[in-house]
Order: sequence, then C-alpha cells, then structure tokens
Amino acid sequence: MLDDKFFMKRALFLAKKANWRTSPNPMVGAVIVKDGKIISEGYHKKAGLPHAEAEAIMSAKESLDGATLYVTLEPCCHRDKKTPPCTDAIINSGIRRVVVAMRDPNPKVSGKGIELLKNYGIEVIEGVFEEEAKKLNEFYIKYVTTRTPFVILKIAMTMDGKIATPRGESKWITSEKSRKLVHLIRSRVDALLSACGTVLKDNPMFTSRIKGGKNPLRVIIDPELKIPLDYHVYSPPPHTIAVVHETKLHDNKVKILQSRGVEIISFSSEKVDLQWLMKELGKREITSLMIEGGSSLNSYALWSGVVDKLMIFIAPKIIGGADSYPSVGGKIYKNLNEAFEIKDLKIKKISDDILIEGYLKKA
Ligand code: AOF
Ligand code: ZN
Repeated sequence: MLDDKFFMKRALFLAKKANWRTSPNPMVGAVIVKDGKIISEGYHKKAGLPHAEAEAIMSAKESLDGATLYVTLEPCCHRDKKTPPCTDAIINSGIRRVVVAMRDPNPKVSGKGIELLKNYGIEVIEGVFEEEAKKLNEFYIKYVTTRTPFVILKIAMTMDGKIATPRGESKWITSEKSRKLVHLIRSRVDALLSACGTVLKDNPMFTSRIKGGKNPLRVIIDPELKIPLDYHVYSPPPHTIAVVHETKLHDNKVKILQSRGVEIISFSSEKVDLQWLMKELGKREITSLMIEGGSSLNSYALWSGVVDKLMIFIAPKIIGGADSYPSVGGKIYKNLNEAFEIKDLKIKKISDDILIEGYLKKA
C-alpha cells in the first residue's frame, strides 16, 4: 500500500534520529496510525531505554483500538533482557495491524515476535522498505548473528592507488570534506582499529572532531609496545585497547598503560589473529569497527576475511613510483581470477574526491 510506504518512511526517519548511539542495540523507529493519521511516534534512543514501539504506545494520548503500528524492526518477544517484550505491549494496546520493515535477526526473536502477534489475531505485514531498514542496522545485524563487529576498511588513496610516498608522507591525501566524513563515521562506529606502523608515523588522535561527535574506542595493535607513552593513542581521552604480544606482558610499560586506563589484550601466536581479535571485541559489545591503518594492515585485514565493507576515498592526485606505499600491500597477492570481489557498489563525489563504497563478497 502506498500509505504503508509513507508511514514506514517516517518510522525510518525516526529510527535515524538515534544517530548510531544505540549500540549494542539496533536503531528502531515506530509510528502509530489511526484513521489515516499519525497519533503517536517513538524511537529507540539508547540501549536500556524503551524500545521504539513501547515508546510510541506509551506516549499515545488516545485509544489505540484498531490502530496500525509501523515499526522498522520486528517487535521483540523475549524476556531475558533489559526491557519488557514489546509484543506484550502491542497485544494489550488494541493495535490490530502491524507493519514491519524487517525481521529481527536476533536468534532470540527471528520471526517469533511476528508469529506471536499473528496468534493473537493481529495482522502483520512484512518487508516494507526492508532493504533500507537492513542498511540502517548493518552493524547490529552482523553483531547479533555472529557476536563479532561489522568491519569497515577505510582507505584514502591517490588515483594511482597509493596511500603514502616512499618517505611515508601521507597526511591529507584527500580533501577536508572527505576527512569530515571519516570523522562522522568515526562517531558512528564503536571502535577504530589501527596498528603501530601508522601510529608511529602520524601520531594520530583517532577521535571524532566534528560537532557533537562521539569518540570511538581505539584498538591499537602494538605487539612490541613500540608506541611511545606520550603519543595521542595512549593519552586520554578516549578509551584505548592495546593489543600486545604476551612476551611483553611483564614490560613496565604495560603497568603504566594500565594505570592510565588502557586495556591490554595479549596474543601468543606469531602475528595477531584478526578473527580472534574480532571475537574478543565482540565479547566487549563492540558491534562495529573501522580500520584506519596502512598498506600492511589493509592487506592483512582483507586476507584474514574480517572486512565487511570498503570505503575507498580517491583523491585526484598521482604520486607514482614503485616504492610508494600501495593501498593494499603485503607480500601475497591474488591471481586475477581469485581477486577479492566487491559488490553493491555506490559511488559518490565528495568535493574533488570520489568515494567508492562496497561490500566484500564472502566465499
Ligand atoms: C532495541 N530497540 O526499539 C527494539 C529492539 O536489552 P533490551 O531489552 O533493550 O532488548 C534488546 C533487543 O530487543 C534487541 O537485540 C532486539 O532483538 C530487540 N528489539 N531493541 O534496542 C528497539 N525493537
Ligand atoms: Zn522491544
């Protein structure tokens, strides 16, 4: 129905108002409609606070008998959690019709919420703006189904695919507008991952320097603890996790870092296993992560299979030179017929830069 689309669009708009601040929960919007008019609205603002549907039902000022609820995610029906199940509130409210954009991939729900509503004689329509709803909650979908974060690999490179000159000069390849967008993504993801090579070279802060920006947790791979203590990533704020080799655990630097609130995670393999690291971060409710590293980390992340999405900023510049750093380095490469493949491409112009976004095709 045309109206269903109209009201679901509004619910999606409301969901976005949460501005990626609901982690580890999804962003959800809800609209209640009676006689063709919106009589109440709600959205999920933060984990622990009321769900979108609950908020819309609670704030309604008139009877909901015979009303339709539009919600961007299937209502929850499970009980072992912070808030009561929304299906109870819906069933008791008099709402007769529920339109949902997508099923809740949470294994504790996944269709059971819809089933329950139907059992109570409530009409349920599914799939209105499903793709948009899934896109909005891509972090949540990955996390709730795998307990590991959704990983974005960000690369800022020249037209010839370089990220630094042979001397390592790399700051400000892309335009200010592109960098602002990166700061926006930093404020949306739970964590940012980098490694000691990049940190030693640029001493980055890895904060979100936009108005109202939220800083991500910094996760820094520093196996040999080479990063000096006065570097930004080891200074407050925000919170940092240092990933170090276990042979360094007794190093005095570890104690100093810990006293500053830096969390230490250690590994014993020769190189850090990124699949393992993602599981560790998942245990800490990190639902999303952006990688901002150099040639080696970019390559390592792709080869380890942890990358979900690529964001490649291309600046209209050419550095050239066989010794300049390529966007994806490393010693191993793929044969052409086996190359990493990227799907669902989106291309945007940002000032004079081009942003290519896409998703890694997983084998
Ligand atoms: C939300 N907001 O608007 C909806 C959610 O711990 P709780 O009680 O907040 O429950 C979180 C789960 O509830 C979440 O994983 C998802 O399955 C379901 N729906 N969650 O945070 C909402 N509708
Ligand atoms: Zn709920």
